[in-house]
Amino acid sequence: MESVTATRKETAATTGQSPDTTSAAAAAQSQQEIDGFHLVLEGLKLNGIDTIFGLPGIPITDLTRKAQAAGLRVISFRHEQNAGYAASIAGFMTQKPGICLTVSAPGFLNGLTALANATTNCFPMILISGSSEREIVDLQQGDYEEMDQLAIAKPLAKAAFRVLHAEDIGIGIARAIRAAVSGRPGGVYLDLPAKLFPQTMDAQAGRNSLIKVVDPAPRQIPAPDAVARAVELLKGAKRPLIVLGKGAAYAQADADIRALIEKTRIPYLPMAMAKGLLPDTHEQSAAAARSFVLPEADVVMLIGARLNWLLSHGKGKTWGGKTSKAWGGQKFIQVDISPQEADSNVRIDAPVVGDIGSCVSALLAAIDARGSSAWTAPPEEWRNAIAERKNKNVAKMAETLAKNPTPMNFHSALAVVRDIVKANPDAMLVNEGANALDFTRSIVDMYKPRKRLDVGTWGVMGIGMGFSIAAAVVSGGQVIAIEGDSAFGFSGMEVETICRYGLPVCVVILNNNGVYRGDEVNPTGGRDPSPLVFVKDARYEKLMEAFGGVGVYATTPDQLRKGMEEAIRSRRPTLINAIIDEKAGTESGRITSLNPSAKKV
Ligand code: ADP
Ligand code: TPW
Repeated sequence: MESVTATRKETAATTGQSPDTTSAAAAAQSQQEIDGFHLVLEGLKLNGIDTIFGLPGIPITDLTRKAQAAGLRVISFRHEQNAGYAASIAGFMTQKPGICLTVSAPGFLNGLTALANATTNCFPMILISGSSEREIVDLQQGDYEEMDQLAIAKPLAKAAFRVLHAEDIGIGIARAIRAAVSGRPGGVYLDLPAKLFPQTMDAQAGRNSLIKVVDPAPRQIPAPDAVARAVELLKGAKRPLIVLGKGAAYAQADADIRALIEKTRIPYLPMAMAKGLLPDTHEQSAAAARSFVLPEADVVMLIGARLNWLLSHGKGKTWGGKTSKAWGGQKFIQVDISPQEADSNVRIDAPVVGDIGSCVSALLAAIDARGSSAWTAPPEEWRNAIAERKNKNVAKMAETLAKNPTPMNFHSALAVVRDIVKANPDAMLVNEGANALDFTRSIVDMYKPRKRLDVGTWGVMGIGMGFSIAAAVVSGGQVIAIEGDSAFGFSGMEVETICRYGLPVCVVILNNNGVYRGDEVNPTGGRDPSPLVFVKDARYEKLMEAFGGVGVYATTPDQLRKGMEEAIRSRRPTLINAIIDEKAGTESGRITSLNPSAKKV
């Protein structure tokens, strides 16, 4: 470690002051030496990282300044959780790990929820947190923001690393990147102690120690016999179904996925964040007949979708099982990069392990090899039955959407959003809430891949503004955030961030005065409100106005439409407070069945 010397005063790094001195001697020295700050930044840049989402403070203040000076985009948030969500969804959109940078202990913990959520959702992300002095932390002597962050992050991250020496920064970054994006993507923690940043080493040796990661997410080619097994099963099916999950969206194998579906003519069901992989208006989409196809299908091919709670674990009544836990009789094919995913809930008859791009092209090749005449579409009976069910449900929904009640309900407001998204298919749609989530998912069609970002595997509230900011920063285009009023509250302060960076984000709050709905009362008649309700007629739009954005108070679909159109035309940060009937909505939205004490409404 001789080459690494802590030549600069640590206090300089930890007070957020620049450790750079102005003396000529130091300038000359700095030409031959490189410090930890610059090694971190150069290591990231070398690997194509161009944006950092974070929140400054000891000991990373200077890292944010120097990052900006080095040409990285630094998006500075009001709370680390939102920066973390932003980083994770940037990872989902780009297949590069999204970077979230925080201070030690409390800042780290604030970012940790997002890291855990990234791991759960298979989003590649690196949480980089500054940390306090190891010697003091380990002896629990009460350092400033003392915490054993590495140990705490480990169970929540796909991998966790700490770098103690400047010469190891390149390795640390390379390991973090590989862990985040290879195989099943996930959240990675990188612990950078305060002492690391001012360490210096010979500049040439330092730069040589940095690693440009070669092939960070290597293709994983599926075994030919696994592919053949899957094709055989699919071919023998009478009522086949393909389920596309957000892994399929992440994989960016859009053309091949579409080709597979269109060539086989198998009906498909998109999970929420796979909507738009093929346009939701595609004739093979079975989304509007979900409750019909799941129990009726005989062979189901999952592509980048897990049989977790969102798919009722692949069994029970949803799948035609006789009891709540019984197998419905389906055979499953599972295309996934994780070999351990198969059999996690029900038997997988044909696991196809590999990256989705390679797997889907192998499946296509295997089908083609049989000759196009050998592949016949699924029986007409099956396709007709689905079409019939779809048409019925679509007609029923159209009737509901055509109503224009006063006050607005979810449907009349979302009919507007549906039209606006149809007219602006490139806009990114962010969505959270309970009813606000479920109704948006089923009413608002998506037309392009990876345009819909939502609460994901955990159904986590609070992703709204972080996802919106990242979506705007990464895509450079319009973002529409459809938010429940409770959901919005988790990240609402970030409207300042949206205004500060002048992002084209149009937030629509479907405001029904509370969690799920707004008409609950305290059963005792006491003066405290029900835990489920908020201040009535809250003027959320003024929050946006407070920071120079546009606020709109909308009580009619017309006002909502005008507000959204103007937001998109002007690209100005806009918040539309869309007033919804406080009696609209059910407890827990569509997952009432998971709530043991749900009130029947
Ligand atoms: P959804 O919530 O949409 O059903 P999940 O998050 O449950 O989707 O499932 C995503 C699955 O996709 C995970 O099992 C993950 O291992 C898999 N996955 C992610 N990226 C890839 C990829 N590039 N290739 C193959 N599988 C992938
Ligand atoms: C981090 C529990 C699920 S949905 C929800 C909460 C609090 C809010 C529903 O009300 P909202 O939507 O947003 O007004 P709507 O349309 O139904 O009126 N904390 C976290 N995550 C979750 N999921 C919760 C709490 C929850």
